[in-house]
Amino acid sequence: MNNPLCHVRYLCIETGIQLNVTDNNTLAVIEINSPPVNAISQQLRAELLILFQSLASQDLHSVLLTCTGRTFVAGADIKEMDTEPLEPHLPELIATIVRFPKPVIAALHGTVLGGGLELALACDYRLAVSKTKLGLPEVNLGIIPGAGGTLRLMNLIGVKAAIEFACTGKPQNADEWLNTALIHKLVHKGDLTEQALSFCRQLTLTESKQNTEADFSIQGQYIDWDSTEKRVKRLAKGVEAPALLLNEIKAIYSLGLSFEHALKRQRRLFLQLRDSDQAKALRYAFFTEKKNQKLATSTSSTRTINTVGVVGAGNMGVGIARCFIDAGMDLIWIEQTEEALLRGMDNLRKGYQSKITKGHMTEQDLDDKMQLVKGSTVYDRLAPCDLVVEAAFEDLEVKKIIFKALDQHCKDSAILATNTSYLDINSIAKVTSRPDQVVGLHFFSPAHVMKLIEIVRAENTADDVIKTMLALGVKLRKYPVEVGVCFGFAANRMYTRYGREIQQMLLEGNSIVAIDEAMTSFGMAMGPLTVQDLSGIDIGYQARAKQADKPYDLGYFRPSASMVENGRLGRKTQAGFYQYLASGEKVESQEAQLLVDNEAKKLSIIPHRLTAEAIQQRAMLALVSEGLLIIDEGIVNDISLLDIIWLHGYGFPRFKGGPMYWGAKLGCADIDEKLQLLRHQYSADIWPEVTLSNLK
Ligand code: T1G
Repeated sequence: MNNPLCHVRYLCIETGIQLNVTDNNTLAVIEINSPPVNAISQQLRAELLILFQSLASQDLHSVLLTCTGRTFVAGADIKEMDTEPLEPHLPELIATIVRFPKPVIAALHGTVLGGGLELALACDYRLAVSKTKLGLPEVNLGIIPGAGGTLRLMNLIGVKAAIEFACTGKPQNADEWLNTALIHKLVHKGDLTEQALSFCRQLTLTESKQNTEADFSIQGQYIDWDSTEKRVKRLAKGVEAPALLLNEIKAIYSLGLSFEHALKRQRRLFLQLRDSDQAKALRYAFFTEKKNQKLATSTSSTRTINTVGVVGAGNMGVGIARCFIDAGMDLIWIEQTEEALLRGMDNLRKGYQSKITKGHMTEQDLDDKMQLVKGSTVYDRLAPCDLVVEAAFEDLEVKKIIFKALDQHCKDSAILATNTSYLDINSIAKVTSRPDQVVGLHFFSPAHVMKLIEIVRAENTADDVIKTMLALGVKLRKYPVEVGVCFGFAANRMYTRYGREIQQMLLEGNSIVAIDEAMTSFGMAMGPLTVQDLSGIDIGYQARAKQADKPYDLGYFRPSASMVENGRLGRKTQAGFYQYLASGEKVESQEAQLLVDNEAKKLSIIPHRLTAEAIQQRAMLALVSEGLLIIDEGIVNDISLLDIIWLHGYGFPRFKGGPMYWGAKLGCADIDEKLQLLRHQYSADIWPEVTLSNLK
């Protein structure tokens, strides 16, 4: 604080809490400075509690609560959630603030989340810097607000709005809540603390204290509970907390419970969920993602990428171009013909138009974005590019021709990247005079939506190229994962192994529908056979055909092969593992099932029907086994990256953490026993020996 009238009364070095007093000792300012995000740890709670307790007996006009750094309190300290709850608990601190005899004012900025918002809601008034984000994201961690945040919001802004905050977990802009009981003043410019102090000084003692608990009143609002429940469940993607919280809210509403009673119930549910498997897995996912982002940006030896070239304006090319444009980078877009280029531009524009229609973008934004793009049919135009991404179709010879041209036309310092899912990047690099500048950038389709990007290190790729690409991945708002060269790299290699096990279980007499249902009830976004229909069964079929030296793969993919051989390529032919009606609706197909059964007969496979749980387990064991093999071979150097791959590349249920987390939870001994059994039942080619101790 720079106010000359202030005297520092108290400073705690460990928590960074500082108490200042001003205005002839009548205005106390408590400032929290606990980087990076002022998370409210046990120590912070204890310090704040003591401060409020000791200030209660002083002759004050008001107290201002504020934070330094990038944000107000962004929530409870998530790191503490794997231990027993530590005293003092947040509700105790909050009750002390609510009972505090003089008004308490919160000055908000940054991201006011979870326990941070609960703390702010305990105060009598809230000022916020314009565009401050307010949220109760607890449900994203598989828990619910544990210190009465939902109840206070119900009281302040109504049940409907409180449901939106607490059951969806989506943060909202403080500006939208100005002149409601949630936000009393917005600060558009100038110093927040200074303006908050003036606000405090203007408070008259008669109107100053609020009491949301005694005035707890939530009746009289119409809520369509059925449709609300459907929406909340849909957004929850299998996480249980949002629907459980909605049930609580409904009970409080319909039974007319007191604040005290309702808080007790919510606290009980919070503590129960805090220890649930879902919450543990979601915390693992949170910290694994943070670790990924930190590692990718932790190095300074990266090059500057300002101008990017993209070669190819097909589906993948459009998605990739959009990633760079959205990151505000200049783009030079190359296609073979004007016609193909215009088609690509048109598709790019259409993609943005649909955002405009939904109100997420303006025509001006579109113009600004299109200004970044320069199209051409000549490679010369790539000369200024710091990075060129080739996004032609999956054909090694085509890619080699393009790379020869890139080598000729791009500046020496340019990084040359190929977007490939399977092809050997070493052999692509070799056609250039600079194999150390060649790297793989494996985007997932649709490239502008999917958050995963594999950064493929070829034999000679230079370290600074990899580091630059990892940092670029984060700039593109993705999770970049460094992988080595092998067929399918890490992601598609694991996916192929998963698919192979699914095919084997099909051949063993588990029906198409049973398998898909087992995997969706496990939490996968889509059943594996529905996914194949959607992406085209012929894609994998052709990729496998190029791998004819790996016969173990081919034999087991007979169900998919027979679909392709019978013209059932998936949704695009209205028939695949399912049938598709003119309306687009997916229905079961006896014909497809018959084709699968015939293949099983031809291969004389003994039927082995499994329960849904056993199907899920076999599929997961296949992923764990292949993942461990990838680690053993050094293709990926950190096992948690394999979970990032599945969370962001294949719609793996976040509340299960990822396949390797799933394996670690089951435990090495259990996994070992199960893999040995499978090795014995099938073969060591399919279920090879792996280093189980890497599961952690
Ligand atoms: N606890 C502990 N560490 C946290 C944290 C938290 N709540 N939030 C962030 N971090 C760490 C993060 O791991 C990273 O560490 C660093 O801060 C910077 O984060 C009682 C029970 C706040 C929007 O869910 O959404 O309150 O990698 O890289 O992009 O009812 O972090 O540097 O070592 O993400 O600017 C509710 C979660 C908790 C907020 C900042 N709160 N955090 O984003 O930086 S539950 C949340 C975020 C709760 C109450 C309940 C974001 C952010 P490191 P960052 P950022």
